[in-house]
Amino acid sequence: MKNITDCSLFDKPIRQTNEIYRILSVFLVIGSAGTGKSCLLHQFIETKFKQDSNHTIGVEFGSRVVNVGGKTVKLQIWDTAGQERFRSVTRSYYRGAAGALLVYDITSRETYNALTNWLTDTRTLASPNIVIILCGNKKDLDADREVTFLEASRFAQENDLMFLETSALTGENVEEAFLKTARTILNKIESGELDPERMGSGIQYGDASLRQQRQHRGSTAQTKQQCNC
Ligand SMILES: Nc1nc2c(ncn2[C@@H]2O[C@H](COP(=O)(O)OP(=O)(O)OP(=O)(O)O)[C@@H](O)[C@H]2O)c(=O)[nH]1
Ligand SMILES: [Mg+2]
Repeated sequence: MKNITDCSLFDKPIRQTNEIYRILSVFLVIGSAGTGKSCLLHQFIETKFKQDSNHTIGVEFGSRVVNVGGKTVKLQIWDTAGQERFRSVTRSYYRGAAGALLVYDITSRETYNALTNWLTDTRTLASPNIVIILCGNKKDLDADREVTFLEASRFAQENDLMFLETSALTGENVEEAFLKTARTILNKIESGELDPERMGSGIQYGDASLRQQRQHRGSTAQTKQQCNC
């Protein structure tokens, strides 16, 4: 896993076709202890299962550069401890996140029942525009399942969350979970629903190019609105 000083993306522009994209998006991984948050992050970054994963102490950090709809995006991911005793530390990371993976373990009803509390925390502490994906992890342990796909997908729908079942062990849907969240965030920026310039949006542009494009689009839209033709 990379450390916090790894900000090389912002030293050099990344050129794709004729455009430069350097967007940083901050993600959180939250949920009860033992649900597989650290293993999910490890699978996403290293594309392998993390053997002998220990409880996270406080917060750990990882990052990966991905391509989302032709845009190069750096995901800066905070893997938080699920244990109650770290809750005051982890709560300080909610503000300033653009996306969150809310993880439960499909073989543990207790971790599923705790989701309401995790959501209350997130809705209270994070930006109102945070994009949340619910991840039912340990999909590979279907024989020990305590939470059905159907009830979790209903919960997700009722709470306006995206939803996937994942396996940090096999890698199933792990990349999809992160990319789906990143794609939704970028779509919200494009549609104007999410303002990256707003404090605590969890988005940063590495250079001015995208900001200028957005401002230009914004003023074009304004001009159109003022025009009665
Ligand atoms: N079978 C299976 N086991 C998993 C999976 N993901 C994680 N585990 C196991 O679940 C246990 C907990 O995984 P962690 O990733 O450390 O859990 P965590 O959510 O980070 O826990 P905290 O850091 O305490 O909050 C470990 O024994 C992992 O090997 C999975 O997808 N399938
Ligand atoms: Mg952990």
